[in-house]
Amino acid sequence: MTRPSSLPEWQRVAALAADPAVWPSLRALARAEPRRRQPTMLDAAGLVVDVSRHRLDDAAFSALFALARARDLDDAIAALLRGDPVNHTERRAALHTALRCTPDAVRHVDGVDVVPEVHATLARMRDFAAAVRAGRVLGHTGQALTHVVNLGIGGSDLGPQMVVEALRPVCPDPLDVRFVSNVDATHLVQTLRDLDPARTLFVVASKTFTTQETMANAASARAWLVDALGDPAAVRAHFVAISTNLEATRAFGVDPARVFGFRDWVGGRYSLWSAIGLPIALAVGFERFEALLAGARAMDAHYATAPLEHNAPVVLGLLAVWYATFCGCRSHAVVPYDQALHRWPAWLQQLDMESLGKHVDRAGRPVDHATGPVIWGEPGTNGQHAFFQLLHQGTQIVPVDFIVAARPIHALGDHHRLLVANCLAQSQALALGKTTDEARAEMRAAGVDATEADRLAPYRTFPGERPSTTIVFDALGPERLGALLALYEHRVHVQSVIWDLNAFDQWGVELGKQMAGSLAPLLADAPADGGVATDATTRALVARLQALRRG
Ligand code: G6Q
Repeated sequence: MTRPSSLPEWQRVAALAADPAVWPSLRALARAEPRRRQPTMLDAAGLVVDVSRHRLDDAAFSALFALARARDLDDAIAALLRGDPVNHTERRAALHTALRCTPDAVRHVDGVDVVPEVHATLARMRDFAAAVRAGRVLGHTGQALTHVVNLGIGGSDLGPQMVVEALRPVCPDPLDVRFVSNVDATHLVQTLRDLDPARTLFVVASKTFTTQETMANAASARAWLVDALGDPAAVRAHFVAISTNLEATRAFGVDPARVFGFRDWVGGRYSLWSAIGLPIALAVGFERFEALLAGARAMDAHYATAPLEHNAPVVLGLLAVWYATFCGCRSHAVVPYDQALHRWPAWLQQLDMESLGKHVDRAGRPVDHATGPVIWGEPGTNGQHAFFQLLHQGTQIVPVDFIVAARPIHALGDHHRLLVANCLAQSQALALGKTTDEARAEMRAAGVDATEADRLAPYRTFPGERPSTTIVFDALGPERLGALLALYEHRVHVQSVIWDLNAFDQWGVELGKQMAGSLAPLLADAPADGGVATDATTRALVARLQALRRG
């Protein structure tokens, strides 16, 4: 199989990227009208994606699209959406898009149309969420359930939690929905501290129902409940499960009528659209969950049909490849100017880094180019008072994604105008910078004497020419959020196609888990047989930890 890097189209992109001196200047682009033939603003499923602040000219954009065509991106998109087994190491489809299909759609996995089952599960989720939200689902002692605690980790936590945090401010909140993921007991204990067991519903969210952290939290939650209510039979009234492992849910004690399933063609980090989204429906209502699905569906349609040059996930994916592989950028920042999106960077870290943090290609060969960058970020404006110093004046170029809504969730005073102004100002400042002459002239105009202005000018100079994308939309609601999530899911897919990676497996998380399993017995009060610390450092640390624990 041909390596991407041996394609002439790849080499053409590499040649264009090789000399930053000839990249167009963002300062110059900002002045020139018309700037480029390539689109600078894309419309996709209610989102407006500004890509004008990238130092690519028409030749570089054309070369990237030629590379996409040489990598048969169109066919790869069709294969993904059709349900081909694109996750080849696990021999599965990655058909999360089927979870947001309308009931009249048809999607086959192994010759079976999966859409009826998807909608049957959605109907059960709708009924259950409505009943709980209306106070019709009673706990063991006959009281209505008013608090929900989702126990899950990774894909069974980050997606639903991020969406609940994002949408909770826009809707009345009859239920208090919380998330516990960490095996550190502090997470569970602090979360349960002010809860009444008689009114608490636990959702154990685990595709496999074997994940160590989730099973430890579920067992402790069950003990907390049974201890408080004094009856093991209470488990049936206070636990639901979301899993593909029905046998294990039964063994745990969950009523089979309270198990919500999904299939193995739904990857963990792509699963918030499945039954894993139940806490979303519980927190904000099923109608909003449906609207989230509709927003993602609109982005799926855009991804499937928009020409490559106008296709937002494609353009963003190609830009990400340009920076990571051809320009040597090892990180990418995401800064939502929206407090409700405060978990967005955490969600995106998993989506992007678990999908693209790979070092072998689909044929199992080591890749000969850089793959996924480090993804990081914080909401604006907080980030401005922390890491923006490095973005503006550090020695590395970090592409930034800015996200901001035109209308606020809370129309309080001047807050939103200030928020948007900050967002636009930061991308402008990154692009345009400030020359030493400008810095000096500005100080002189402010009355600073010439010597002092000369002394400070180097520190007050901003190199500029730093790239960013800005995504704007009318208001943060379930539909726009669904579109935004799907935009990034598909962006990751585009990168994986260009890089020839499997975006849907995650073997890299296995080794540490395996080792934790073998180390745990050594950390018991009376170290048990079967524990293995294979290296001297770990053995020494275990010994010191045990000594420190004994005090
Ligand atoms: C995501 C990964 C991973 C997974 C968690 C939880 O794509 O597969 O983050 O979601 O390890 O797994 P379970 O849902 O099986 O508990």
